[in-house]
Amino acid sequence: KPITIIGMPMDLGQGRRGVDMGPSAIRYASAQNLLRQLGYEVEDIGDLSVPSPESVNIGDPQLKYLSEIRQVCEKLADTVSGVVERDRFPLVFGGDHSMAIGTVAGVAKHYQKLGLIWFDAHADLNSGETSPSGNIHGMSLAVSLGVGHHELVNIGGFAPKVHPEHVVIIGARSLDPGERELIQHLGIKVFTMHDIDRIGMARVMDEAISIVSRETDGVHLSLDLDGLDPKDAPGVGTPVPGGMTFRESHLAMEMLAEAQVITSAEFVEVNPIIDRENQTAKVAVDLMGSVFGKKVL
Ligand code: DIR
Ligand code: MN
Ligand code: MN
Ligand code: MN
Repeated sequence: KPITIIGMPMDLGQGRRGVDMGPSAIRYASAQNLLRQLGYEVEDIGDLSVPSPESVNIGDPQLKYLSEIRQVCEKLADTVSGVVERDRFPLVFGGDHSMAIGTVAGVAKHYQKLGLIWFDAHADLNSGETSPSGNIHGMSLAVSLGVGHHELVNIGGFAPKVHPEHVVIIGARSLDPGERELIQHLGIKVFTMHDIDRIGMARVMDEAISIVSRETDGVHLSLDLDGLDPKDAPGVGTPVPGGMTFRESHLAMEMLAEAQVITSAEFVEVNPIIDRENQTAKVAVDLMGSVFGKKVL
């Protein structure tokens, strides 16, 4: 399918400035060129407009910037939905992970049985009640599952966006108590770093792909760059040691390409301000290449 790139300069869902420059950093790392070289028709519709945190009120400390995040996620959902309607593949560059509330809402409008791959060091399964930080980027998966503040849960006018049996989390190594409870309660399949160490990425991906493609009509890839080890992806706001290597991440992307299941994707949490010479954006683009079918031979 032809690809439409959307930039989401979202910086309201977490505490460290600079992640709003993620879309520029990813473009600077030649995303569009790479995709064209792979034979895709690519259009870039530019960035959506997101207010800077300095220009608005933080609001409820347990749900920071709730009303602004709701507004821009509504807009992102409409934009993503429009791209799917035009029979194109939505590829969103972020931006902090709260934006996934909008991306997932936009695709879920068209895929009633959406599969979801959440590639992340974290589970993003908090709510205003359980969050240790009040940062909405730690709540976006919960919201997509219908858990959390009603203004977020009902973005796009329907809820939930995905069902727990169609969701997999890959790379988890930092979970809060409330998140563990929700994982148990909903029965979400989590492949932790322990699992990846133990059975290897190849088996993890075989199982993950079979879960997200069982009885689903589309699969969204939400890739938080902090899922990778900080040695490979240092430009993220909440680095956690002991993550997936560059090679393991590539294998995961290559297996997704082989399985031909992904129908939309987003690459999030790239923060060039705390990066080293744009390394994290380059890794994001490299992984994108693999998802879109780049092979050595
Ligand atoms: C933590 C950190 N669980 C929170 N979450 C992050 O604030 O909810 N998600 N960094 O990507
Ligand atoms: Mn995340
Ligand atoms: Mn994360
Ligand atoms: Mn179902």
